[in-house]
This record gives sequence, C-alpha cells and structure tokens, in this order.
Amino acid sequence: MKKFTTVADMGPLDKAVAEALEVKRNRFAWQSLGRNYTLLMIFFNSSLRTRLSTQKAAMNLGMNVIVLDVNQGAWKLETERGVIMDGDKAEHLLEAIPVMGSYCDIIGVRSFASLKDKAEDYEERVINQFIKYSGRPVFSMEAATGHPLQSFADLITIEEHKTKPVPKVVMTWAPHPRALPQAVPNSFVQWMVAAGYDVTVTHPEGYELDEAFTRGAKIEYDQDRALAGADFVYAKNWSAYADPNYGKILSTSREWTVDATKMAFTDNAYFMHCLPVRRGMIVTDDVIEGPRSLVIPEAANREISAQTVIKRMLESIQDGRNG
Ligand code: AN0
Ligand code: CP
Repeated sequence: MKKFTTVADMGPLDKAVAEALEVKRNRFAWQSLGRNYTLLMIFFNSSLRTRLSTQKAAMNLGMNVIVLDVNQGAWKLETERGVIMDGDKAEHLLEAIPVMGSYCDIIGVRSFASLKDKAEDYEERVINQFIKYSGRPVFSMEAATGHPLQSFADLITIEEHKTKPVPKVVMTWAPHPRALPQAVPNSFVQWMVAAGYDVTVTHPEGYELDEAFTRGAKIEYDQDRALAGADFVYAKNWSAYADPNYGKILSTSREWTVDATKMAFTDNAYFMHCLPVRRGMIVTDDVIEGPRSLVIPEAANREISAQTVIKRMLESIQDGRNG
C-alpha cells in the first residue's frame, strides 16, 4: 500500500476486516516488521484519538515515531504556489515536505478542510502535495474530505457487533455550535455502502453531501422515519456542502439531537460517534452512557485500523526493497 486516503486504497473490505481482526487478536506479532523504520505524524489540526492510536499502532509494529504539530513550534507554512512570501509564513510546504520525507519512511497527515474554498478542499491539495513530493507512503489521519482510518475502525466495530448479514446503518446529522468538515460523514457513507450494508443518511434540507460519497445510500429527510428499524445509528455533525452555503451552519436545531425517544424508533440499535462529541447537542448523556453505546470500543478500534494500514505500508516498502 503506497497511499491511504480513500476506501479504494484498501482493496476488498472483507479481506481488510479479516486482517484487522487478526491484528487485534495478536497485535504484537509484527514487532520486527517496523524495526528501524520511522513513522512521521504531521498534525495541522488538534487530535486526541488519532494521535494516540496511530502512535500506539506504530509502536506495536516496532517502529520509531516522530510527531510534529505544525502550528506549535514549526515554522508557519505557506501552502499556495506563486505567492510572494512577505507575510508571516517563513517556509513553503514545497520545501518542508521533501525535508520531512527525508527523516522518515511513512507519513501520516492530518489537515482539515478550510471550509472557505470548496474547490481547494475537494481537490485535497494539502495531502496530495505530501503524496507527490514526500517520496514516502502517505496515509490520511483525516484530510479535507475524508477520514478513512475512522471509517475503517467503524467498519471493524460494526462487523464485531452485527447480528444480521446486512444491517441497517443510519447516519444522522445532529447539531453542533461550530462549522465542522464533511470528512467523517463522507468517508463513513462511502465505506458503509462499499461494505454492502443497507445505508440511510438523514439530515435537514440543505445538508446534502457530495453525491460522489453518498451514491448507493438512501437519503431521508425525516429523521424519525430514517431511524425506523435501524441496527446502528451513527451521529455526526457537518457543515453545508451545497453551494452557495459551503462550510456554513444552516441549523442548530436540537430536534435532531439523538435521545432515548429517537433511539426508540430503532431496532434496539447501537449508538456510534467518532468522538469528540458534544453532549446535549449531538447526543444525550443517557444514550451515550447507555448499554448500546459503542463509542469507546469504536475509538479503541482506531489502534487496529491504523496498525493494519501501517503494516500494509511497511510490507510494500519491504517487498519493494526485496523484489
Ligand atoms: C472534527 C470533524 O468533525 O471533522 C474531527 C472529528 C474526528 N471534529 C471537530 O473538530 C469537533
Ligand atoms: N475520531 C478522531 O479522529 O478523533 P481525534 O480528532 O481526537 O483524533
């Protein structure tokens, strides 16, 4: 595996899940695979889970890990080409990327959408520059339009808990006070459709996602109706995708908050969220603390999804060197 930014990079999902579950059963079986290899994790944005789980995953594989918070201690980076750099940015990404690549073997990048320029966000300019100029395998730790390590962990979690071959998975928009990217919902729907589940997306009008990601899912504007018979409820906020409101908050209605009344429409569904979550906005305390909440095992599976991806990258580096 040379890059990991989307579900297509993963190959067949049944194989990927089987490999992940093998990793989970014995996560220290590949301790010599990563020996003397270095992972560089680059954060343009905050993180708790991705930072810790990915570092742990690399350590399970015997790797060395370097973590860089670009906005804390590094030079401020210019990302646009052709600008006169007479402002506050001391270094260009086009030098910084190959320099960073020279100190490591694999790179993980977290870089959220600006939510200002839709074309730039949906071109995935930042992570694509890392892919192009670093000379290293690159994986997304949430980029502008996707969060595949999260979706892979979500898939593993559903596979561990489902009781039917084709569960009904409902992703519901829920309110949040700040404008959030579409990365998590984009990836989640894409992965769930690719897994062959029965997928419904529900949100207020105006919150339609890019069809490139939702193709194959049902869209239902009535949240109660969408939740009927659900086996898994995945709550998430996102800002508007459709023009002219790209990146804007159109609603903060707490009628969309997932509470016990909403969960009662489901078939005793499990509740999921990628975290971090705002209680009282996205979900009520009783639902997230309840016996059907999977948020903690879901977060724990981030170590497994990351380890599976990094393991595949190490294997292809070594295949290349041996072949
Ligand atoms: C981010 C988002 O919604 O993309 C990260 C989620 C993993 N969430 C926040 O910024 C609160
Ligand atoms: N779910 C997730 O990616 O969390 P962090 O933003 O804390 O990494």
